[in-house]
Amino acid sequence: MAKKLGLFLSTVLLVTTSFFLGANPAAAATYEVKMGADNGMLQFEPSSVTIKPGDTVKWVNNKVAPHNVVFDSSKMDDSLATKASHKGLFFSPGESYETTFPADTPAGEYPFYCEPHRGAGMAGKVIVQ
Ligand SMILES: [Cu+2]
Repeated sequence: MAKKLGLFLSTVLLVTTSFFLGANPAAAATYEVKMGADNGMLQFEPSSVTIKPGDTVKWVNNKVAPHNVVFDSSKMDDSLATKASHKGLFFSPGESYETTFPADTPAGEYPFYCEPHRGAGMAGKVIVQ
């Protein structure tokens, strides 16, 4: 009985600890990029985000859909480009996805664009410091 209680308590402690670690803002940040500007322009907003390795970028569908996010694999590691891209189109406002740039991501500029609106200049970049 005491053993079971001990197991239960250590499980609670573990869950609580990981919750606080996950919520710690100093550990890693999430940066939001809107797909389609508030004023209806075919742009990412902001079009440039500066992050640190381990941070997350969250793309949120906003206006003038459909949009997607494609990282240029000629300018970065292929597997990172694939992992960070979302080739499927977003149609509804509020749809989102996030990509965490791994802790070993080399510093540099990582350009991305929206396939349907590339010609209109809908592009942006993630700057990893
Ligand atoms: Cu677009």
